[in-house]
Amino acid sequence: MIKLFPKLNTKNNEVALVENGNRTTYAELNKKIDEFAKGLLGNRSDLQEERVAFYIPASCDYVTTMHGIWRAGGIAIPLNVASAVSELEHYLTSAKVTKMIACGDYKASLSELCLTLGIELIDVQGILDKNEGQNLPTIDPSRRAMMLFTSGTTNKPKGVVSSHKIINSQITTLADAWEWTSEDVIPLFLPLHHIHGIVNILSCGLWAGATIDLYKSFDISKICDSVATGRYNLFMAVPTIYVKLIKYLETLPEEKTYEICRGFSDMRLNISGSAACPVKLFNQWNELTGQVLLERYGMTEIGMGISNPYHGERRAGHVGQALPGVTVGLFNDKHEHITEQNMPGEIRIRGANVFLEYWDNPQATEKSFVDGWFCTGDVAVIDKGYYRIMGRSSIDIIKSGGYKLSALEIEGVLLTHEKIEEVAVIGAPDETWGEAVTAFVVLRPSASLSQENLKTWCDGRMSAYKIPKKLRILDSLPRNAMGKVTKSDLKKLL
Ligand code: MCA
Ligand code: AMP
Repeated sequence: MIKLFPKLNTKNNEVALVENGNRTTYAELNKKIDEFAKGLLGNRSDLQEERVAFYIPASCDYVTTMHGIWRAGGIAIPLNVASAVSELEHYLTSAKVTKMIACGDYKASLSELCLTLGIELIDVQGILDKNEGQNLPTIDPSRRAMMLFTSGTTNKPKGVVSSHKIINSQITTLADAWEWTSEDVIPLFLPLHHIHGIVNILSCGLWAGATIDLYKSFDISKICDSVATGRYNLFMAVPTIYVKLIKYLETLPEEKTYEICRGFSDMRLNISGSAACPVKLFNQWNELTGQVLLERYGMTEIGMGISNPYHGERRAGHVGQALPGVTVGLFNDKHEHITEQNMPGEIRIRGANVFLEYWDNPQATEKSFVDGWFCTGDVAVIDKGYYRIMGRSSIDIIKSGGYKLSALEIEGVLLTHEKIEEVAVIGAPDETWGEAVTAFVVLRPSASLSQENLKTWCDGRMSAYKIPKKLRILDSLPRNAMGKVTKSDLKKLL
């Protein structure tokens, strides 16, 4: 794997990571990763794709762990540090995780679960201390490297498995398309259990030899203060973050707003993705900062597939064209390739960027490919040479603040509420979140339920961002002749 990240070497004294003002050079990071990998191996020569999960926020420890697992031959499973314990149990058992790495309070919060599941719970320092100085294995690039959990149209999230080669392809495509260099400095505040944070920012940055400022969460004032100093030349975020930035800037004194806007305006590139960027937002950002947002389209299973150009026209409301090395096609219900302009079809993808498999789920893997094309479930048209996303083919997938959520998974949890007889969850259009999780509920006889009670009940049972933001109580749910709930009718009630 070292060869796949050429800038991670013992002679590179440029700064790779900055965490709370502490700088780590590429050489220091490289050494730490080697030590970690050796400690993780213990007396073994290769982890042989053992699944090693980690529950660590953005930090030097996170990067050491991810790369250390790769160098030791394991499959890295970064977990969402905002997950509810019940959600973690599904990830750990379905991936058959053997080791969990966490630090501090995060470690303490996992001890009971790991004990119950028979998973060894270790912290980063504990592994570094074990370094016995043996050789690291040579890893064939076709071996499995990473598993990310993603929601789909089934109740429980599935593990998306990518090899070293696939990740390498996802990185190099973007490093070239967006012209990453070792001069780049970027803030990273997105969660590190998704492609956007892991590949587009962290891995591309490390690949290019850039400097990455790590934030444990989206700390808007801290990030904006740094932007105002002119420190960053690149910025990547989901549309919700641009909405939040605009709202935040409105609260500041004029001079401060000016400094921050100038910081953005001086950057070489601002990117939006993970959810649709409304034209209004695109224009607002342009008016405020002079930046023409580059919108791109991706998915856990494919990395990035379609992008507006770095040089050339970046068109509002459009995601651009296929990235080099990625083949994109639109298909109708009969699996026929659509080539006409403005004819909607499902986006299907081929290329070295496409994932290997859903972990331990050959049926789901097989179902998601047709004739070698990965079927994304997203519908688009080609409009004057650029792809424009029309929406998703499934109403059961919700995109909130860049997170992909399964309505069925949320319904499954809500149905365990003693007062709820029936429930249907959909995404309601929302200016900040893109879509806001909305629950339509039929209560048991003489029961009552408020939004606030429901939120309290959901705490700890699901990640906070999945908790319904809106609750509507109905006497009955609309159904079709077959008795199936018609969610399209619920949309009309919004
Ligand atoms: C936080 N909350 C949310 C969300 N995030 N509710 C709905 N949707 C969300 N995404 C809730 C909190 O639970 C809290 O509720 C309230 O909103 C405020 O939380 P706070 O922590 O202040 O919010 P924040 O820190 O400003 O977080 C918003 C965020 C975050 C920064 C936009 O959601 C985020 O980092 N999203 C990005 C996700 C991402 O990276 N997606 C990429 C995956 P309460 O007040 O009630 O407690 S997609 C991908 O990787 C593909 C490949 C791609 O194309 O990129
Ligand atoms: P995830 O599974 O979390 O990787 O989310 C991938 C999904 O995010 C895609 O299938 C799309 O539905 C959505 N998505 C990503 N980028 C965009 C975009 N620029 N516009 C609209 N939807 C997007």
